[in-house]
Amino acid sequence: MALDEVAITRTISERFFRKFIDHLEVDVAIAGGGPSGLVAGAVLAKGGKKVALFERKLSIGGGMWGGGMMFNEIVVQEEALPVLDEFGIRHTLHEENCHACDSIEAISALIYHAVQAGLTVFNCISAEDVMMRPDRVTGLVLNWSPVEMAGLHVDPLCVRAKTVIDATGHATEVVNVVQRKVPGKLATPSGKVEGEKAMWAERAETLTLENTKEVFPGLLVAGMAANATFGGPRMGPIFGGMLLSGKKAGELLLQS
Ligand code: 48F
Repeated sequence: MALDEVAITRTISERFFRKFIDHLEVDVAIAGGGPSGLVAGAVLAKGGKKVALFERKLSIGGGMWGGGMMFNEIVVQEEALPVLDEFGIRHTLHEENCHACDSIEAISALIYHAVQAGLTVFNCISAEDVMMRPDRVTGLVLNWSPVEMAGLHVDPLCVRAKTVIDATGHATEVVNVVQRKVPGKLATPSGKVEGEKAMWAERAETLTLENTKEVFPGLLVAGMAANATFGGPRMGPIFGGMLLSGKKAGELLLQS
């Protein structure tokens, strides 16, 4: 059977641009492909929403691959075990309330099931700004990550979304852009990003869930970005809060 290099090129190009054009207007656009963004995307896709996730890096998965300090195991507490089971991730009770998973299995299962559920992932794309109208976030402004990394002066393109989720982790990049560039205040006590606090795993895990909510019209925060926005502490390599936060973000949007 003959293989034509140009046919291969045409297949990739046509399929990619069809996918991109098909996602220029979505129900939900998610910035960041860590555990919280992936679970949110999976819940929304399963609920029948059109949802696109944009991840800066080549690989999806954020901070989950490396476990703690590159020891590739993660810990998940009791409350989040149903999420592990939903995604088919195996877990073992190691110490009291410390259920352990192989981080590679965990993140690959999240990615696989989210994409199979209908989440469309675009990697190597960074959210550099938001669209506004003028008191609401109405989409993401995107550019290729290599453009950003090389510091090239190339204008971005845009995707319209009914809601945006900031799941960019510790950096909280979308909320920071909104604080800097969109008129109005965030729904935080100070009206600004409160900033992440130092390590306190138990409190952080509870607060991550509480902090998963709308922070500006049209913009929700999930995962570590929720804690950084509302001033919660960090929690290190325990991931139940990230999984439950993604689930809550997805369910909140399905209800609305
Ligand atoms: O950091 P990350 O895994 O976020 P998360 O879902 O989970 C946090 C945990 O990994 C861990 C923790 C809790 O146990 O403290 O840190 O909250 O994933 C965030 C992803 O967002 C990408 C980034 O490359 C990472 O993969 N990202 C960050 N900024 C942007 C972005 C951006 N502007 N556009 C696109 N992707």
